Amino acid sequence: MKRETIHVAPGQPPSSASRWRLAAFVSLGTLFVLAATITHRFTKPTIASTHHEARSIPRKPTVTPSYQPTLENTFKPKESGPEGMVWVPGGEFSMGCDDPRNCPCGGPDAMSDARPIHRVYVDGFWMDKTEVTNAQFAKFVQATGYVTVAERVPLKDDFPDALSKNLVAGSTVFEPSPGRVPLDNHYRWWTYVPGANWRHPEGPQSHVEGREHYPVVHIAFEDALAYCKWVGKRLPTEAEWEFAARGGLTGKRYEWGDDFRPGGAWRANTYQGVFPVQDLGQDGYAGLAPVAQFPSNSYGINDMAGNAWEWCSDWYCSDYYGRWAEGGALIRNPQGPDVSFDPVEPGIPKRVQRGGSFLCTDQYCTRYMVGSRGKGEVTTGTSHVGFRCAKSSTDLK
Ligand SMILES: [Ca+2]
Ligand SMILES: [Ca+2]
Repeated sequence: MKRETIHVAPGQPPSSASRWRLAAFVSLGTLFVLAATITHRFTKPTIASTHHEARSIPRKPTVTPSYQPTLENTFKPKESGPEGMVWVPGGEFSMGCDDPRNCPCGGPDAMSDARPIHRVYVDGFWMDKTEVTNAQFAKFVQATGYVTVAERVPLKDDFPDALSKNLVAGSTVFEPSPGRVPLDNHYRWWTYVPGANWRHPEGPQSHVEGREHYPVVHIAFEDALAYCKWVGKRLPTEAEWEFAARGGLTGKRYEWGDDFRPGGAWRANTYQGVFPVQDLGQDGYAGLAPVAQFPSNSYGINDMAGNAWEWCSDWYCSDYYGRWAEGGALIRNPQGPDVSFDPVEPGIPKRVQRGGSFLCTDQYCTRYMVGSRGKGEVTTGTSHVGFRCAKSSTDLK
């Protein structure tokens, strides 16, 4: 497995921060970009198949200039759902995000990769109510002995130019800056910390005792896949994730509506205060929160906005929506592109991440917006990247 240094442009989500930030690794970026490209760009994602429901699907032009009503399936499986999961009916919906820059709390990013807004159909499926927790992930590790990417010592073969003393397992941790800083370089607030991993989220001296019900973080894409396989589930596709997050609503800015704080109430764990200097925690939490501390959406799902970023199964491609929309056909159960491409960092293989995190703020990144898109280099889990699982209904087979 090759690891690469990643550079993030202004406005990109900090989830893209690389696992590697050791100064000794300068000059490795280009080398590993090439290697990673060879490894990943021609590999199709492994995604559990989905199944169409017996339902009349409108056959109409699917490129819509604006949001059209969400049409939910009426089918509900006879089977009872797995513990901790809720049924998402699926159906047809308008996927994507308007340019939010002139909206209250809209932030600085045009979200151009989330347009055009287009019609998508997804089958019904089961979705975890919450992000996977430390307690859940600990059961998996106890049962399997699984070692996450962040816990593995980097191999000399993967970093032939690195000094052996610098080949130390670790992960990338958010650290507040001592004062206001320009927001054009995420290395001002992300630091590679040896010994940081899901058991030690802030580094070797930290631990997760008492944080059993917090989202597990420092999860790389393959870590999420391994957990999903063990528990008999899978990652949601990006379309499934957004359908679930919208909760049957049509074209809302947030999973709960268009007002960031309806009635003055906080609806998600995000960041208040000057970023990245001090998280004031006015929403009740400075940093991660235990799961399900805010109201669920209408499907009974929590934290689809904020708290921890969540991996989806799709490769990330910045123009994926545009290429789909050009086809003109209703898009059924999209699985994502065959290859990853991010013009900001060409050649870096990335998967989709959705929902933003406790670090999202309208000063920098507003990807708590339900139609917005995030992305992450596949070997990089940071102190705000986790996941949740989906599962297809056996009644659909
Ligand atoms: Ca918060
Ligand atoms: Ca989340």
